[in-house]
Amino acid sequence: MVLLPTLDEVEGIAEVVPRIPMDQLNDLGWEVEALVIDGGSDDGTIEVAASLGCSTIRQHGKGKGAAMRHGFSLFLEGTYDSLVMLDADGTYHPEEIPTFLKGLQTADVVVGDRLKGAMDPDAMTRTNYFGNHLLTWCAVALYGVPMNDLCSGYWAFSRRSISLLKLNSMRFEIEAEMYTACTLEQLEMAHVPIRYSRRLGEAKLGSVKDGWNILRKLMVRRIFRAPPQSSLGQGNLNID
Ligand SMILES: Nc1nc2c(ncn2[C@@H]2O[C@H](COP(=O)(O)OP(=O)(O)OP(=O)(O)O)[C@@H](O)[C@H]2O)c(=O)[nH]1
Ligand SMILES: [Mg+2]
Repeated sequence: MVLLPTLDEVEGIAEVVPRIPMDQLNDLGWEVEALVIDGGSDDGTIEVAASLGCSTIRQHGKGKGAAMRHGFSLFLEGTYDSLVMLDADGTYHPEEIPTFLKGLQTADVVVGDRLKGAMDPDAMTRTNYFGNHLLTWCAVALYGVPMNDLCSGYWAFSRRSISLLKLNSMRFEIEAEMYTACTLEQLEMAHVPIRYSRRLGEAKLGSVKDGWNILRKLMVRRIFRAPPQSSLGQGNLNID
């Protein structure tokens, strides 16, 4: 399953979905469903996604974190073997999905690494570039498990690894919590260099506020290794 979170991403979704290499993936033996998990777009994102053959669903709650957890729980209800997630804003390249799936043959989780990959010169603001390096450094210092690009939005998981992740993030701290949850479960993480391009449409991430939330999540999860057991519903994902 390819999971695409969207919030007013009509331009991005129209660009990204047709570039998912369906034929190549089918030839490799993968049956693929693209699931758009939407946070309440009113710019026609859902209609465009549906017209391009995606399944679409309105997320529970608000924020990218809540959307990903909802998407993960829907994945666990189904029967697909693997999940690939990527932002729907045109920054990540769906043509690279086969590389992620290949990585899953030897690892539980594959993380796309923009910092070692080919980043277009105008793709990331200086603040985000610096912030991401700093947060990645903090993550490795706190958890001791290699990570190159903590805030990457391009990941692949085996079914088993998704079923083990204990998550409760609401917003853009979700990727940091995915990392901490992988370290807790001692999942094997592989890193693949990826391309990163300038986004289409408007950014939803506020660098400073969200950067702080990410740092706070890293510190909280260092002390409380998982969200409270009582709040973890089906699939450990805090979904009703
Ligand atoms: N379902 C859902 N998706 C969201 C929400 N907020 C953001 N997204 C999507 O999550 C992805 C990442 O959001 P962005 O705004 O691109 O954040 P970012 O990639 O961290 O930041 P930029 O580098 O500025 O693009 C995009 O595909 C958004 O449309 C939300 O509340 N709900
Ligand atoms: Mg983005």
